[in-house]
Amino acid sequence: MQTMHHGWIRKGIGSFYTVVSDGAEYVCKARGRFRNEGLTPVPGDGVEFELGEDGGGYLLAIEPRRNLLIRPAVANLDKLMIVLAASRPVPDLLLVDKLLLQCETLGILPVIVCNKCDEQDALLYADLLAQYRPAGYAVLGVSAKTGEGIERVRAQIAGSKCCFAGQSAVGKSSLLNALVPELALQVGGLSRKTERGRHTTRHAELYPVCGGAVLDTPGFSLLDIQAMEPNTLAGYYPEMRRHTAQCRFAACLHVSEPECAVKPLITSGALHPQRYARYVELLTELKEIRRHKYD
Ligand SMILES: Nc1nc2c(ncn2[C@@H]2O[C@H](COP(=O)(O)OP(=O)(O)O)[C@@H](O)[C@H]2O)c(=O)[nH]1
Ligand SMILES: [Mg+2]
Ligand SMILES: [Zn+2]
Repeated sequence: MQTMHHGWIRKGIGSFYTVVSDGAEYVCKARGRFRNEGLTPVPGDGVEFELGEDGGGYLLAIEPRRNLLIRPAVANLDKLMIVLAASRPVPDLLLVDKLLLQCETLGILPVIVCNKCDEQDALLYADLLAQYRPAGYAVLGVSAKTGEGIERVRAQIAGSKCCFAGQSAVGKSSLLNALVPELALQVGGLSRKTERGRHTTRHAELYPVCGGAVLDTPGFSLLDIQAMEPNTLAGYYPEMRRHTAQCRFAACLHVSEPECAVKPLITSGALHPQRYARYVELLTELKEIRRHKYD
């Protein structure tokens, strides 16, 4: 009778999976029942495995996934570090809101990271605090260049599986290099699309760091938030959803309906006017998509 071990997949190359268990790594081949169910193991998967007499490992089972991201495929992410630059490029807060929506739908905890704080006074950082603290999101001011605030990023990673996301050139690779120097990611590098053209097999890899793990490829494909029903959108804004039950109409979209409990939040400071304006923008987008669908 073999002993079952428990661990998580750090990377998979071909049919070999590197599994971390009790601080050690084991290279395992897939042989469990899950293969008949059409399940492919991906980095981040929790697994049961056994060790053969030859020292080789065999995956026996994959634990149910809490979430699954695509391109690159990674399972069970705990946190998403959404990176912005205090100087350049100019922040795209609509993209931030979309990433936050993604986190809300997948059960991933977002952390907003304002990088390049060495280049600018705290203007953007203060603005981000005003826009995102009412929702309860963590906002960190850091610099990959000087190392300022890097310890706070490290503390966020401890005990969780993380991915970095955000516009090109905000400093995702620089931050990852500051945290895990052996990654040696290219800075000011080409977009992943171009990279994928050069390396035909691009596998995501989770790097163990300070009791957690970070994904080596910054960013992932946005899932289809366009399929969202317009009247469910506000439910993914923590600062709004706490009040939607008090609206006069159950189907309230919080735009022009009478006796809406959400709109007064703007004047009380519990909902930032620009964050609300972007909500209306997204809502309009979702309604447009519906209209075309049923035309
Ligand atoms: N001043 C300053 N520049 C930075 C910082 N982090 C990254 N950069 C620069 O910003 C550019 C883009 O960085 P990179 O890490 O490639 O961004 P990515 O596209 O998000 O991965 C490079 O020229 C970096 O040297 C920082 O904290 N401060
Ligand atoms: Mg990069
Ligand atoms: Zn309302």
